[in-house]
Amino acid sequence: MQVVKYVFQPHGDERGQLIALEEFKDIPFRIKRVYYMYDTAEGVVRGCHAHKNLQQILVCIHGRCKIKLDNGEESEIIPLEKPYEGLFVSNAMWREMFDFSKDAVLVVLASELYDESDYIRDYDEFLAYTKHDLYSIEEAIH
Ligand code: T46
Repeated sequence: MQVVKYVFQPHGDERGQLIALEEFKDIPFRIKRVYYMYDTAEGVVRGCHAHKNLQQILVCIHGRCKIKLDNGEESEIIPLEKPYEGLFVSNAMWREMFDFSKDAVLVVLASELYDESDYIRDYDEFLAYTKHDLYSIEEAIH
């Protein structure tokens, strides 16, 4: 499975580090929403869903956590622990966030506004959705 991680350019000097993220430059989409999670309780698994259209970049700006990505055929666990690294999460990708350190702050840059109808919360439904997606692409080609 191809995992896309962005390494952002820190503007460091003797005062410390600063990272700036601009849409279409550092981030491959228009940023319509930013949200973040912190104070995550021990042992919690968040996410456990996919999106039909939403694209996102996840940055663990403090502490650490792990992200499991699953495209319906393969899955991979990606540790996030560097404030200058962003994990791209495409649409039609099941995601789970877990192993949060007590001090973890996970920031998410999103391509769309919050829309409950974009969520696929059932794993079997997700698998059917990815198969249908593939089928539509093959149909379009032939
Ligand atoms: C995702 C992963 C990485 C809002 O009101 N607005 C928002 O923009 C978001 C993201 C959430 N909410 C509300 C909805 C729920 O009542 O906040 C509550 C917690 O959201 P949720 O249970 O969906 O959080 P996670 O951590 O399971 O998933 C979130 C995003 O929802 C999701 O799109 O990809 O983070």
